[in-house]
Amino acid sequence: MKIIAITIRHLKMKLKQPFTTSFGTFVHKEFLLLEAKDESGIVGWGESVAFDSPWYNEETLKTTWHMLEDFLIPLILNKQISHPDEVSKLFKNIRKNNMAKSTIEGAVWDIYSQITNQSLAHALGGKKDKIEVGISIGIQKSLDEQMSVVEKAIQDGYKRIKVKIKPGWDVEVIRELRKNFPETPMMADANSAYTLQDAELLKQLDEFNLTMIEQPLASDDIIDHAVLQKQMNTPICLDESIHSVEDARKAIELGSCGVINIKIGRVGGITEAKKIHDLCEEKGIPVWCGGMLESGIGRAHNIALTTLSNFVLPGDTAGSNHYWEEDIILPEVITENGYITVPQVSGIGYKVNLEAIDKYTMATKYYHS
Ligand code: OSB
Ligand code: MG
Repeated sequence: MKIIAITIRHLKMKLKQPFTTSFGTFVHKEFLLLEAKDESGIVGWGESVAFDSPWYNEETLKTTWHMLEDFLIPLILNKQISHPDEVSKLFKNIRKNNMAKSTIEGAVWDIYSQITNQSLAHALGGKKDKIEVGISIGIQKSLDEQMSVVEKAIQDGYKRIKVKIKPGWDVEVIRELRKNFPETPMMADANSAYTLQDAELLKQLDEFNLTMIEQPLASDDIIDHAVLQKQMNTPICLDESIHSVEDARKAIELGSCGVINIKIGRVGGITEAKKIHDLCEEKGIPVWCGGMLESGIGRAHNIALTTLSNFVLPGDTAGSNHYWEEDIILPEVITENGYITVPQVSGIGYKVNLEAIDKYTMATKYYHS
């Protein structure tokens, strides 16, 4: 295939409910969509998971647009590509900027699976026809509200509940949740809000039989996490700290984690995500697919990735209606009793709803050779 034209759109969609983490609150989701067209007219879609502020990592909507426009798009336009694995090779002299790279690579995987007439899941080597789904619940205004939001999610059938914690909103919240929901698979995500000086506090979480604690320490750390993991029984799951299969290898060797959350954008694309998956499988480290409050397009890529065999824990891939009044794909992603049925049609498996996209688009730019 040869990519001959690319359209970038800047979308803004309102979340059904604000989402609060240790680093801030999301009310809207602003993000880039990338539409790539090959020489035979086949169109593929990618979604950038970079947020408008550099809270989660250093990339933003504007840095990803800059990287795409000034470096990545010129490197890919009109290049002959026989497999999506070649995209990261074209980009090999550009350091980091993983979310920007992943945006194009996702569209190329979409085109590749359409050309080869298979679902993205099948193209990746995935075997599952349905996947287990968990839910990530933001920090609420009061303990009572936190209990009722979690209760509703359990009633909706989600297979695992993740709650966000931060200093001052941690042990007591988890204690109360456990008292009310003793059997539910539950975990906590700190988004890097603690340091090793908080080890005594974090160790108190061992009491509550959590499936894991996600990214308690600094977003660039794997050393202190290894120290903490030796002191805690609860497995540590790394999210922010893992950007590549090399990072994963080092973290596993150091004993920094017992689980890895794989996010396609954070690691620079599906090809790298698959490499991390394969390494973790070999090393006996279970993985799951994280979420970045994606629209249906990013969500479709996440669902396909989750069909790989070592995605043995439910992911943060809740259905469209958890996030949006209206999603930008058809049909929307539906969660039923904690499962999503994996689409079998070729490509990402969902039709892109251009009418809806137009409604949320704030800016568009077209690139061609
Ligand atoms: O750390 O996994 C995270 C949302 C925004 C930024 C970081 C994270 C999250 C989530 C939500 O936990 C996952 C989702 O439902 O998409
Ligand atoms: Mg996380």
